[in-house]
Amino acid sequence: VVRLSHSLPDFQLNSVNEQDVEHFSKILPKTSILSTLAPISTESSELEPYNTDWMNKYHGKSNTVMRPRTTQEVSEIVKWCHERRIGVVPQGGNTGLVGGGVPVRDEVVLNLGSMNKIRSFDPVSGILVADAGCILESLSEYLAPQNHIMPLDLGAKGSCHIGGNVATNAGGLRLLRYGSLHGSVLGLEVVLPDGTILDQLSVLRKDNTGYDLKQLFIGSEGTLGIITGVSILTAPAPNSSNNVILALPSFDNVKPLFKEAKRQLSEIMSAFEFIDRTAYDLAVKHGQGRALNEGDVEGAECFVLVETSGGNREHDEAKLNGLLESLLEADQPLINTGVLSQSPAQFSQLWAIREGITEAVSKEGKAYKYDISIPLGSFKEVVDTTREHLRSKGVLHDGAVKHVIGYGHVGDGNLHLNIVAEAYTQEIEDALEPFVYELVAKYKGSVSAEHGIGLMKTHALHYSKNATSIDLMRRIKSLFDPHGIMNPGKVLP
Ligand code: FAD
Ligand code: 2HG
Ligand code: ZN
Repeated sequence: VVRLSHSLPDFQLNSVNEQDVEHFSKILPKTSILSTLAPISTESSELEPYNTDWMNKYHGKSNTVMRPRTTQEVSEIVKWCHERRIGVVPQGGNTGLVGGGVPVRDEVVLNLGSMNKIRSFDPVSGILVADAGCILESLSEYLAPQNHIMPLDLGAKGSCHIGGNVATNAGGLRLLRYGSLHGSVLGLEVVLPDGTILDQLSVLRKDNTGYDLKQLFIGSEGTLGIITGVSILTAPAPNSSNNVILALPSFDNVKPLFKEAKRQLSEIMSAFEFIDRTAYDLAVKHGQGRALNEGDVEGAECFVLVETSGGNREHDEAKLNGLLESLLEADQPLINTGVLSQSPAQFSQLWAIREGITEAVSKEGKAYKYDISIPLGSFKEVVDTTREHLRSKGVLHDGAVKHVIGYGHVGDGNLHLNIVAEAYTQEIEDALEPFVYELVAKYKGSVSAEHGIGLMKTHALHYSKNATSIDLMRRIKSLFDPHGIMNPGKVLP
């Protein structure tokens, strides 16, 4: 059991009782309710997966989980919870990494997994309207034959929901090319904390009719309402995609390499991802992707994965090959070598190394995850400084911290600093916090680039938001949710 150094948030809400479950079973079929209470009486072990987060770090104690199938059902459940002052935790694929999608205490869990229908797709405009519970990968599979792709992609694609993506404003591997969800989400349908259905499921590209309310829900992490439908602009599928893993002798080369890759590849560069040597070794150790040849990794301090997506295979390949040649033939080469994918299978295998790091880390141990925005040039310094700090605190040894690694989205200035330990302990957490947050503040960075605040970082919000901003956030929260039933204890300290 992890004891968080900051105590659990304090809120006064009612527990679910048998009358509540009785009422819920009038709204939903019994098969859509899991509850340890009568008249449902499920075994508590069946509720475990909904109470436990992806990292097995955060544990709730909900006795009731509901899986509504329609917006109307969500609305009726929420209306009841609002009247009864019962906390509600919206849950998508439960892949969040900041403890936002599981209850703090015994709030009900409203899992959107049964709301998974595509509502419409227009192949001309590329606008897709879908239930919030659609799995990201299923949406990509649906779009593929229609020559479109989702504007976001992430390692959790096989489980995360589009509603969860919107609720966390997930970034991922395509942000460099397609921008953030604040740009590609065109409309939302949301059940507000009193059960009212807010229909803003617009399919318009342009709509300047006053405040853009949907933006508030993008990244609100379930604290302002439950997203039930999403309208999103998808992108035309590129005719040609290529990728290459570049092995670099020194981290110092990442920045000039990024500059050069942008210059030469220009409009076809669609990803530029960073992997430090320890992260790469862990991915390989735990079988993510296919390892590069010994010779290719020898002497590499870090790696960069570059992807191109464009409209003309010959043109794109010529550009990528041209970049590789110029890099290798330079007087002082920025790279040792580059491994270019030669087939769709190799393309996926190269990506799997990068996408599989989170999975590899979870196999290696327990991860303390810091998802930070800092200037690109300081990525290595932050990883090294953190490692040295942990050494000085005496927690970098067998039985405590095993590895300090860095990887992430260079193109977006987003470093994933992961501290991989044998176990979650108070001693390690005390060594890491507030140290890491103070380091981020020193660079005027963000304590959460893309994963959100959840439960993990409420006490650190002030490092990235000033008092005026937090006060405004609180006022928005109480406007939408005066009784504080919606995902209590999350985001706001
Ligand atoms: P959940 O984990 O279920 O919920 C996350 C938050 O959103 C919670 O606060 C929850 O209350 C809220 N929420 C969920 N659904 C709704 C809804 N319908 N309405 C209102 N609130 C809702 N994140 C990135 O940004 N980029 C990455 O590259 C990335 N890669 C990942 C790779 C792996 C292997 C894993 C495990 C996670 C990764 N994540 C990444 C983190 C995670 O934020 C995303 O996976 C995803 O956006 C979460 O979606 P979900 O459906 O699992 O949401
Ligand atoms: C990624 O970019 C994800 O791979 C997960 O955002 C990062 O696990 C992490 O820390
Ligand atoms: Zn990421």
